[in-house]
Amino acid sequence: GAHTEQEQEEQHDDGYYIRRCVELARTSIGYTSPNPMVGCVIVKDGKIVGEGFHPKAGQPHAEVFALRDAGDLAENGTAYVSLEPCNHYGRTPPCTEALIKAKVKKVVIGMVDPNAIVDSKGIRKLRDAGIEVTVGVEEELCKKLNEAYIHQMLTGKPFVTLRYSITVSGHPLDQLDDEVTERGGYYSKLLQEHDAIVLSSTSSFTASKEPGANQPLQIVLSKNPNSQIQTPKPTDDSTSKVIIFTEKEMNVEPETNQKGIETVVFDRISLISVLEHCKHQGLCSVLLDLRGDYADFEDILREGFEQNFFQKLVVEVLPIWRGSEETSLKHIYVEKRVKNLTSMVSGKSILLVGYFG
Ligand code: AOF
Ligand code: ZN
Repeated sequence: GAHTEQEQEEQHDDGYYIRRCVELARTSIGYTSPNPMVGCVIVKDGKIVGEGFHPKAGQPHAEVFALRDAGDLAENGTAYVSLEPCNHYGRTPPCTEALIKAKVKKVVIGMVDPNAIVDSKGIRKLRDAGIEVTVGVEEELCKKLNEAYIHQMLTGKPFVTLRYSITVSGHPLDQLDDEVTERGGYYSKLLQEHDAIVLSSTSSFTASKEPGANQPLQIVLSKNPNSQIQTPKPTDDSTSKVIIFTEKEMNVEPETNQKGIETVVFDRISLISVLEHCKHQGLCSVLLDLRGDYADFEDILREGFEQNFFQKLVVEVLPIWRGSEETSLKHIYVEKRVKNLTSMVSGKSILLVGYFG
């Protein structure tokens, strides 16, 4: 890209360039699963001479694009990468070889790749080739960027975010506030970040409004025979695919099948069946969106807490007072602590974000 003269004269530390890598990596948010998001910059004599990011699984890695961008200028330069360069033949050849061939002098790495096939072998390979390697620059930022990928690699299961809205008086809401679904709203961004969304059959999907956003796969739980099923709309304002999870005693209207919507019938819907489905599709992150008919979620919530399937919690607190209200979740009591809880103002609401221990 183009850089101003002033920018070129400034001296930057390693952290600055890794933060730029993370920024580049985010360009393809929602598009890389099951691969991680990765960014790379090549620096020569204090100037950025090449930039790249991994756009999608199956396509070349960040390093390849950055080296291409730098051309001959990569020689004796420093490569900054948010994730350890790979050292294996996957869908693409090893990035370590590309870096060695380009004769870079130094490689600065944000974090080690938790993928067992890589796991420090890339670092060793570069060092054996006489390249100076620094590891762990802006490590927390790099880990945050790929929290879903890391979780998937370490546990073999998708990363699950539990989301719901409550009033300041502590009562759950079954509907979404319009404001948050707009571009820039936290909900629109959450959709962009997740590969799949789990919805009640009584709540309708609103597509992410972020520019060029990947739309998550919609998994619609249809298990309460008393609730009215809203036929999901697959192509209204997005390219989001729909799959209906239902149970044997439910008679799913055949018309839904005619619309090209896949229906999977279970004896009993479980969260693990949702996670297995996502895993087989190469999806790394799932947003469990509690709204609509809470009865659809009762069993999978209990299962999720018992089996520790939830990683992240996002609670939207709306500044409205509402009296006591019965929900079907009243019998679920869980003693689970949430770590690293942060709160921020988001539009007219307060957003609480935390992680399950
Ligand atoms: C990198 N740079 O930009 C990415 C890496 O099937 P492949 O060839 O795409 O390999 C996928 C694995 O490569 C993935 O699981 C992760 O370990 C690593 N991803 N590595 O050096 C990149 N996306
Ligand atoms: Zn690679």
